[in-house]
Parts: sequence; structure tokens; C-alpha cells
Amino acid sequence: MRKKTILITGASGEIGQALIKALASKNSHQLLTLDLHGLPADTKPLTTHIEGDILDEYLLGRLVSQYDFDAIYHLAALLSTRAEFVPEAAHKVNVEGTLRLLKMAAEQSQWRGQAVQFIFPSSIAVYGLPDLETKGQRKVREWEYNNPTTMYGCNKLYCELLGSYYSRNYRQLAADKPEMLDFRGLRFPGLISAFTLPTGGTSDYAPEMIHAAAQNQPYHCFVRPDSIIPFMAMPDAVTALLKLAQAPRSALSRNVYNVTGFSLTAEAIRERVLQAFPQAQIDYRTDLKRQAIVDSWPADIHDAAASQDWGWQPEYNADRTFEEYLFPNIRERYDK
Ligand code: AKB
Repeated sequence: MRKKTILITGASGEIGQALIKALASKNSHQLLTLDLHGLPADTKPLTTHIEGDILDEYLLGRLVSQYDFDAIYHLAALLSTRAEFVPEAAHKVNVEGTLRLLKMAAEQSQWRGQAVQFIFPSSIAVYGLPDLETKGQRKVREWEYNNPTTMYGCNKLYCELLGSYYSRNYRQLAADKPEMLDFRGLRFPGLISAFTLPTGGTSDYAPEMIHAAAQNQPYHCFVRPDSIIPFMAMPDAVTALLKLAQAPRSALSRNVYNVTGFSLTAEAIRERVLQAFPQAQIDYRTDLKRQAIVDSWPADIHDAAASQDWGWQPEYNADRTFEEYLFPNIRERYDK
């Protein structure tokens, strides 16, 4: 019999590395991971890893015949800044890649007569606030300001809709009603990890500032001091993914949920970093184009639906994130 498996795409990225460790410690499923790149030494032994492309249909076909997927965490994506340099390539990976996996999961749900869970990290990039005044006014709810300005934001928003389609209306005119996949999405704010650095995102100024200071390297922050968006510590991001996956399907009133940790300006982050690393050299060299993207993202998001439906509550506020999680772990990492 084929062993029950969890598939993680984009596994060597930031969320992937943290998620592999969390899922491996549960030991409930065999883990299969897929990424264009290899895994670092500390996660390699925890999973069967395939270096491959989510756009490779032959590969997906082979995987589906070999493994019985209970859940797919589809993390592979080109982030917002990188996607603006190669928008069509980003569309290919972010949208076509997601579509192929959704189809694979939908078909597998039908064959086995049991829904495959499809967990999809979306982003605050799906929002597009018209101006700073509106941005400053209030926390944004899931259905408000869905007017992204970036290719990445458009891709995420559309893939959320595709996920809803495949989980509710796929082949709706067919004679028999097929078993639908179980799509669940999370809109993450900027994520900050003590152990990895993001590549190609627009919220990257926060983690880059902290990691540069710990390595005694100067950092030029590419947004204005007053720039504000929500952030979350990586352990909370993993908790949110696992909690959403564990929730009974009947408890979910939405396909996609906002989740957040805390909102801070770039200057507030700089001040915290300077307290921990007084020698840090951090100044501002605003990149007007990346600034415009950050300005279009909300200052804060409303995550009450996630709290109500599946008990979401961040465990890391700003103080705990910086003092307990980031600074000690980052210091240890670079002192080594
Ligand atoms: C990015 O900056 O593109 C990501 C995101 C906010 O989704 N970190």
C-alpha cells in the first residue's frame, strides 16, 4: 500500500525549511519535498527530496502514481520584487504551477474518494491601497481593497480564486459530483526568520536589516522610515499553517484567511536593532519603486475570522519576536 504523504513544494525556501522540521517532528506522514534547489544539511534527513520543477508535468504524473497525498503545502513562488523583473516568468511559476498542482490534487481527491488538503500561503500583496491616507485609516478585511499593483499580488489573488473553484465548483456540470479537494489559504504579512533570509521580496528590508546588523555589515534600508506593514515571526507562520490544516472543514467559513503578528514602521525596527546591536550602521536609501509597493500594502490586517473559525492567535508579539526569538538566535548563528 502507498504510504500517506505530505508534499511540500518550494521546500528549500524560508517557510519550507521551517515547515519541514515542524511536520517531521509530528511523524504522522512521510514527507516528500520538491524544489528547484537542494535542501540544507539540517533538513535533508527529514524528507525525501526531489530537485525538480513544479511545471514539469511528467514529474507530477510520476509523483501522483507513486504517492498518496493527504496534503499539499504549495509554497513555491517568485516573490513580489523578483516578479516585477520577470513578470511573465513569475506568472508561469506562480499561476501555471499552482494550476497544475490544483488539478493534480483535484484528480487525486476523485480517485481516492477523499479530499486532498491543499494549503496555500497567500500574502498581503493581494491588497492595493489607493493612498497613504487610506492605508493609515484601519485594519483591512479579507474582501477589501483586493486591487494588487504587483504581478505577485495578482498571481496570489487569482490563485486563491482558483483554489476556491477547485474546492467548490470543479467540473460542476459533470453527471457525477466528484470529491472536491480541500483548499485553505492564508494571507501572510512580511515574515521574519532568525535562521534564513528571504530572496526577492519587498518586505525583505526588515529581515535584511536585522541579519546585516548581527554580521556587522552596513545596511541601506530601501524604504522610508515611516513605512509600515504587518510582520510575523516564522514560528507563528508555521503554527498558522498547521492550525489551519488541523481545523475541521465544517468550521471554516472562508477559503482564505488573514493572519498577522504585529505592525511596525521601518524606523521602529531600526531602533530595536540598534538597541541590540549598538554598532549597527543602518541608513535609508529609498527606492521609490519598491516604496510604492510597500505603500500599497496595508498597515495592518484584520484576522478576526481566523481567530473565530480555527482559534488563530499569534504567540509572538513584537517584543517576544525581537527579544526572545530573533536576537538570541541570530546572535548565536553569526557568532558561530
Ligand atoms: C514579499 O515581500 O513579496 C513577500 C510577501 C509580503 O508576500 N514577503
